[in-house]
Amino acid sequence: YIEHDPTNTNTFKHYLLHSKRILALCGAGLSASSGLATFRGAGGLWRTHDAMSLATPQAFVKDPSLVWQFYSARRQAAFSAKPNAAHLALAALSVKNKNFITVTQNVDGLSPRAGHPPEQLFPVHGSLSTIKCASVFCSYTEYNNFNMALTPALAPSRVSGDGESEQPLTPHVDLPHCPKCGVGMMRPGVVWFGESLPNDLVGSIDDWIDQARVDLCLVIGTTGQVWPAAGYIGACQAKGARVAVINMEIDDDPNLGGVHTADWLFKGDCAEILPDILQ
Ligand code: BJW
Ligand code: ZN
Repeated sequence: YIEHDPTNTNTFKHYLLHSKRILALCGAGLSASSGLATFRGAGGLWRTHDAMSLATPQAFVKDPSLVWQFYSARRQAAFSAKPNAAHLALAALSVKNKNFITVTQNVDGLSPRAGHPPEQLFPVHGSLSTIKCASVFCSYTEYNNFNMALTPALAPSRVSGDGESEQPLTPHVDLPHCPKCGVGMMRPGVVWFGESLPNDLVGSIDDWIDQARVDLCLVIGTTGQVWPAAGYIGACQAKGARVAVINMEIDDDPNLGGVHTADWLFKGDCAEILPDILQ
């Protein structure tokens, strides 16, 4: 009898080889080596920006100018970034295994740009390239809008992404408005705190998990603190899944979702680890 070593990549690779149904839950750490900021932890966005004054529907009603400046800088950073080796490794596994699905909390669009098959990708927190009318009476939505300057006032030269310098307020008339109803203001097509996740995606993921035994759950670059996304780890375990956590700060973050019950813990940059363990 040899004690199980949670850092052993060989036992993982062996198990992966025999795994059929696999779910990956991804977070901001997946895009960290592409140069995009995470939310919590060192250098995280919520360290310099208050989540509740930016990522809630109430914040948008109260100060759409502040919210649009924040998201314009995020859109510009995301659209200029390149997918990294971790996005590519997940895309490659998806092509190879049609029983593999990726639930991503990321809104940066780097997984689709890495060639991840769309039918195996579930972006549960929306996308920065989606913008939609904020009016409850209107359903106007634009997908794949990669325009870095939605209005002249939100052009890259006018919004800085560092979060340090105070931006002058953008007058509301200079923010993007709905071309359909003419009344509503446009807003980012992302899921804010207190909003529900896209019903169709959540339904498909739940169906996929319920369908049959799940062999493996990969928890990649997420603190696993935001619900309901964090719940997919336990849902997979309830269907028999082993769990592997791939994260930069495994020992430093005792609250990290999944670590206490994980079968494998791989500490480091997922852009280095995933190409090795998923090959
Ligand atoms: C690396 C690395 C490298 C770094 N390699 N690793 C049940 C219990 C408690 C609360 C709730 C609950 N159900 C609902 C709630 C409320 C709320 C919630 O979860 N609150 C918690 C904070 C407690 N949830 C919601 O409101 C959700 N809606 C909902 O549930 O609707 C129904 C409902 C409503 C009201 C009441 C009850 C039910 C919606 C959640 C929406 C989250 N939205 C955001 C913003 C999106 C737009 C934007 O991008 O601005 O989504 S918040 C933010 O957090 C973003 C992320 O997707 C999400 C998750 O963060 P993530 O990805 O884990 O990032 P980090 O920064 O936390 O972690 C990065 C990790 O990577 C770290 O661990 C690093 O170590 C690691 N790392 N570099 C590998 N190179
Ligand atoms: Zn409208």
